[in-house]
Amino acid sequence: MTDLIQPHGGELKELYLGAEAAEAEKRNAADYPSWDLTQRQLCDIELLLNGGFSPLDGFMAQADYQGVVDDMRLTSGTLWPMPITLDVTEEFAGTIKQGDNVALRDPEGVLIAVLDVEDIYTPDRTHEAKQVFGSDDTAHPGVDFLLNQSNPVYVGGRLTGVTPPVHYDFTHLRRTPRELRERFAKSGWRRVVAFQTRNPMHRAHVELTFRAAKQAEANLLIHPVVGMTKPGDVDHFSRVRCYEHVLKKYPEATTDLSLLPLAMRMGGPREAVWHAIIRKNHGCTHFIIGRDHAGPGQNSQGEDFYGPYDAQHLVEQYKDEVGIEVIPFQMMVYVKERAEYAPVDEVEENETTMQISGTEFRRRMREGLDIPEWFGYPEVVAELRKTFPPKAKQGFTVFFTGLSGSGKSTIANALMTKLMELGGRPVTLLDGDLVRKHLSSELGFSKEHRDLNIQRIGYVASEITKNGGVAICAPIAPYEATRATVRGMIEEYGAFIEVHVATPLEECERRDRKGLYAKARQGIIKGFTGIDDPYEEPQDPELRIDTTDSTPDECAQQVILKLEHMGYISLQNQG
Ligand code: PPS
Repeated sequence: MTDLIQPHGGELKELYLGAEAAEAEKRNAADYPSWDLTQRQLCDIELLLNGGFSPLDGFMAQADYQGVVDDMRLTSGTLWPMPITLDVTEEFAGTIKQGDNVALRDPEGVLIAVLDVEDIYTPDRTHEAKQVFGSDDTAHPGVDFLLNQSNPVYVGGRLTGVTPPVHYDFTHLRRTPRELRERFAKSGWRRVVAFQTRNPMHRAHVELTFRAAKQAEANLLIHPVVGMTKPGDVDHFSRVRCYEHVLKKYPEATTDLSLLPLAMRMGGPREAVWHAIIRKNHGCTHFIIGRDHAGPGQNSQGEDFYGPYDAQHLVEQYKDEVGIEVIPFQMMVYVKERAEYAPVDEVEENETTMQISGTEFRRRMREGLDIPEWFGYPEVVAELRKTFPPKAKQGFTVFFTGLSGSGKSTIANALMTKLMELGGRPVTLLDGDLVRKHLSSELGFSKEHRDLNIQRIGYVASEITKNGGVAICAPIAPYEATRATVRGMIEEYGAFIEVHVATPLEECERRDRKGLYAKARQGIIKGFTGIDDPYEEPQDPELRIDTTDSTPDECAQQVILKLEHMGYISLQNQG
């Protein structure tokens, strides 16, 4: 373990063992109790081990935790605003005691570090939420994680690092605090401004960072978070491809890009202080803090959790202790008359400002509408269009539900053929009978088995939808709750169009193509849907079709028109 003193960044606490000692520790660890790190813990441990969280040397023991929660200070008196804790289940906590070594492993079982257990304690997580986030409202993603997703017992103690967490993506852009410090020193960068981001960068961001660097007479480090950000954010793969385009917009050799495997908490002011410390550890001398830094959005009453400049004020208050200069920044707006960006407080009264909000940007992407060049670089917009194609190119699932013999399969087949004629997307039919043959051959017709069957269909359909295809499903799917679950799985990636094939039971029974209704009436088949097993009618499907007086072609056409109306297909070029 080394304590590295450098002109930039102060003391760096790296916790890794040398290669030989690490091999020996791997052998010893075979006998230690083992904990599989969660995604959040993997992010935290990476920055604990590489010095990104200096001066911490492990997960917080109770005294440090309490000091941080209540006063933003470690027991040593050092400023630290965010609890960094190892949360475990009660079952696991029951298997370990103070003084034990615990092997901390990644999901593949690779030994990342060994924890020397100092104490095991049950925190008051509601108190933690109120102190750290100023609220126990679970509309706050940090609070939600703490109260609904973290484990109830914390284990504190020093860490000994064995293997850095493995990454297979963008390895050329992942730099540790030591690597960045060395890079800055080698390039003669004595003053470095860090820019934190969890969003794609557009012209306004480039203008802002450019001005900040100029103002501080410093070089620039674009330091985006690629660990965990706010749920619903653009995935980091797409963002990093965008940052690589943006990097080319800065004058050569002035700006660097490095990825930070941080798990954000969206903790506003406290998070901003934490971010500043982390950037100091990465060798930066200045840190940009804009409006609503690490903001979690609004609470369940529709009010902002934090004031727009709370974060700037708190970091400013502690800047000497952190050892980094804050560069506060107002929101940048495009000034039409000047054809350039300016901070909002520098705009004259007679000037026209232009802006596109995040919500409006997403709407335009979804609808395939134009994004003006004053707002975004065409390369960045093109990159984002690949990730967020317009509706006409997104995947979707058409989910037919209805009684046996209602006509689901027939319409589904007709629809498949029509969509294949239109072209543009691969189409997969997950018909009830086919699924039961290939995916669910061991299942019967109990409620549990039917639910399992539908969930399997939902899973396959969600994968197809995610990859831009069309899934047509045609099971009975008699239970509302299960259909709702499947809808949720699919809507994560694309549209879910529920079509209730509402042919009345009498008509289905009259047709009785497979002779099953007759058998059900005679009691030969038990638990037959509509006869002696329930069918819960969809309350609010996208479409309801009664096949009694319509041909399959007409029914499929109704679905096609619905899809066109919703914007998922275009019939314009059809003859
Ligand atoms: S479910 O409830 O969604 O899992 O049903 P599904 O997978 O669509 O399978 C329905 C087909 O299985 C035949 N079958 C039965 N249906 C309902 N209830 C019972 N007990 C039953 N036993 C066999 C029936 O032929 C269904 O096919 P379709 O195409 O719907 O007529």
